Amino acid sequence: RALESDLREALARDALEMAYQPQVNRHGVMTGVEALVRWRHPLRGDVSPAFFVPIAEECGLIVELGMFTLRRAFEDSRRWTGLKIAINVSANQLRLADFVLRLGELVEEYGVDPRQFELEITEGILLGDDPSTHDTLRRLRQMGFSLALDDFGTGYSSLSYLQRYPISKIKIDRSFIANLGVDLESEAVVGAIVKLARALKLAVIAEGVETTDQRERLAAAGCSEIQGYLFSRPVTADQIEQLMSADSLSP
Ligand code: G
Ligand code: G
Ligand code: MN
Ligand code: NA
Repeated sequence: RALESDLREALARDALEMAYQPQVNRHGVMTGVEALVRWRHPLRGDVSPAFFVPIAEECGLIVELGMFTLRRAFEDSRRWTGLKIAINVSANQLRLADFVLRLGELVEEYGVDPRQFELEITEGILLGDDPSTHDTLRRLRQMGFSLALDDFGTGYSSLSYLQRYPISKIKIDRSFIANLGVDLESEAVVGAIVKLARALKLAVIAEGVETTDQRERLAAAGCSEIQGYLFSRPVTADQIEQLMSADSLSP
């Protein structure tokens, strides 16, 4: 596949980029960022990771891609003290036998504190209740990383996973946020997720927040941490540094 060899070459040349999207609290203060990989293809233009991450998983390039993302995020994090950085980790990346080992090596190499990082995993990883997944997640927690469950509500969500795995945050999937104010069901789902999070002492964040109406409905439901175009699109590391000097971000 042409795209596969292009991706291989881009990784070999370090030719991907990272973008970072602010996460803000109830006061509009940026408390964290999500690291999102970007690939500008010379002919095709921007290719979405939603498209090339699955390709990388299929052909084994996910190892290099995952290392690229971690390296860049670790490197950029050194200029952002106090800011939490969320990094997406795909299922096949987490399942690699030496994932924890390689991650530990990178922590040493970059001299970062794992407590500054949150690894975003998806529900699919928890499916099957695999003992080695349990072990991996426990070791990551022991190293100091925190774990967030991405796209929450869209998967298979056996709720018992939330109790059995060392997850500290859930991210409400943006499909529910998009329908806030449109249908009553989404409002109910969001309300239920927030209550669930609270009962299990988990932090909760809403993603894909685009309007002040959505933000207000979320706040009313008890979710005040948000991420979305309302505050900022994913931007460059330099732009994050500029945003850090602002007291708060405005919609
Ligand atoms: O922001 P965006 O449209 O680029 O992201 C699309 C999808 O790609 C999302 O599901 C996101 O979680 C995933 N993604 C973005 N960056 C990374 C990354 O660095 N690693 C992995 N594994 N997935 C990523
Ligand atoms: O699956 P994950 O949550 O990692 O995906 C993040 C994706 O969501 C990225 O593709 C990012 O560009 C996108 N995104 C971030 N904020 C918004 C938003 O407000 N609206 C929409 N439609 N997408 C968003
Ligand atoms: Mn994510
Ligand atoms: Na998501």
